[in-house]
Amino acid sequence: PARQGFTVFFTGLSGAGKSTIARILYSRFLEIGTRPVTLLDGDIVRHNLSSELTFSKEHRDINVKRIGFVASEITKNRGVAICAPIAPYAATRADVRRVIEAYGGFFEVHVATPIEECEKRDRKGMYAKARAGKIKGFTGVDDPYQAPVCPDLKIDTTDMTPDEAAQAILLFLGEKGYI
Ligand code: GGZ
Repeated sequence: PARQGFTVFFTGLSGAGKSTIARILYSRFLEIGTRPVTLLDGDIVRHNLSSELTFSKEHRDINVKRIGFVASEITKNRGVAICAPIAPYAATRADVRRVIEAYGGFFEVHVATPIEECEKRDRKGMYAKARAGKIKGFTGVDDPYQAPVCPDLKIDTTDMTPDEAAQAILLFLGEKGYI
């Protein structure tokens, strides 16, 4: 594994902490400097690669598979891909895992911050809008989130800082021989 590429695939609700942890992890990998590292954040991918897509099940699946494809190419070329979409559907995440595991490591990290906590923080005011019916089909409010049954790692940010979460992931990858 020391020479293989790999993907860290975050999944979790809006506001769970995926992007923040992903960005910290990204800068840690830059410091480590052994492999090229690419961050595929949900928001950034939506803007640049999936701007025509909605949040229907079909379009979320297309979005997540695009992210998976890019991550598989990075993994194939011995890089590190960090993905941070909501990725609410288990079958789609399993597809992505299958594609990427053909080329290197795949680690699913469930950022399992409970919806009560995400909603309490509501950094972008999206939950308030979803509750008020101004956004329809919002994950966790009136759209499904299928929590992973056996993720490689599960992180709840309720009592953990993003730095501690990133550290836990690095420790895990070290134990697996990837760092
Ligand atoms: C969920 C939505 C929705 C709906 C807009 N449901 O916290 P954010 O705001 O900045 O990140 C969320 C982002 C989710 O996009 P993803 O590409 O990660 O989703 S998926 O994997 O399901 O394709 C949220 C915002 O987009 N957003 N409308 N209806 N999140």
